[in-house]
Amino acid sequence: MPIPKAELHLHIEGTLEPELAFALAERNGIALPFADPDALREAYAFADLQSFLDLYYELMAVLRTPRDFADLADAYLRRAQADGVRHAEIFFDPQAHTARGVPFDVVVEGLHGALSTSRDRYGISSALIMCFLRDQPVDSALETLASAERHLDKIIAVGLDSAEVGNPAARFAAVFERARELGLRCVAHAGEEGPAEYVWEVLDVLRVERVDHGIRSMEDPELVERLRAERIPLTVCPFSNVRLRAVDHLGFHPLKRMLEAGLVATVNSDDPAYFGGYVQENYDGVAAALELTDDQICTLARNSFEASFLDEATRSAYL
Ligand code: ES4
Ligand code: ZN
Repeated sequence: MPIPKAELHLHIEGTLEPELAFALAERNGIALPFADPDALREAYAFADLQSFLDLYYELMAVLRTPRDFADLADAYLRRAQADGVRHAEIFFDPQAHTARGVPFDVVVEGLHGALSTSRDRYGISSALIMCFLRDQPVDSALETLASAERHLDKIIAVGLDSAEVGNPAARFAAVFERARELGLRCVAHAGEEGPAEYVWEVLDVLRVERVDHGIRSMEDPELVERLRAERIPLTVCPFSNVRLRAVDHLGFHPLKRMLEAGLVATVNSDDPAYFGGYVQENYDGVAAALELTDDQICTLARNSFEASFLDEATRSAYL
């Protein structure tokens, strides 16, 4: 039996398995530039974050209707149940869909439709985190946030993702300020490919409550002390870091050192259809490669609930 856990760093578009991509392409009359799912899988050898993002955005072309988004989310939730996931906070990238003519409401209604049945169907509570693409203009993020105002009952937080290096988070300060005014929680990707300074920036300028990835924080002792003292959670994605070459080998992953430093680190799958494993495979992978103790594995699962945006009573019941 997998240990009960929350998954807090999961891009729903990154759960698009090749088989589902081909099924949706057929349903929507879209041609994919690959012969079959196996040929597509062979393209999953990435040099860095950008080479992954190019394919990730390209494949999204198959997602067009509310039913497509619902099917995508339902497939993830079913898979997550098998991995012991009891709560999932799920990223989506609205700008990647609105930019190709899929309305914001189609995306949100489709995803929320699946999430609203996940507690009954799979015993998983769930919430949506809307990410802004940091390589797109600030005005586009503001427009996206305005579209979300009709759906505040369906979205728990905002995040920041896509190409990190060269796209400083500080440009988005006003967007995050407005999101906070609307009652949304705030997280951001930082310190995945970018240096520790990028983590300081999302803490000090965007004032996020949780950092996505943050592995390069370990290069800055002062930052580690801040994260530890304030119990700022980090949503770490070990398979993603190896596949995107932020870390050379799972055996060199900083996760164990993060735990030993007293950081609230969690383990997550990021884009599991692309990176070779869902969340339990990430747990098993790091446990073996880093020789984690049973205590450390329990701490990771416990941290995942502590770091979640569950209401206080539910959250403490898991701790
Ligand atoms: C992402 Cl691994 C990763 N990093 C940044 N942005 C992303 N969007 C989807 N996966
Ligand atoms: Zn991510």
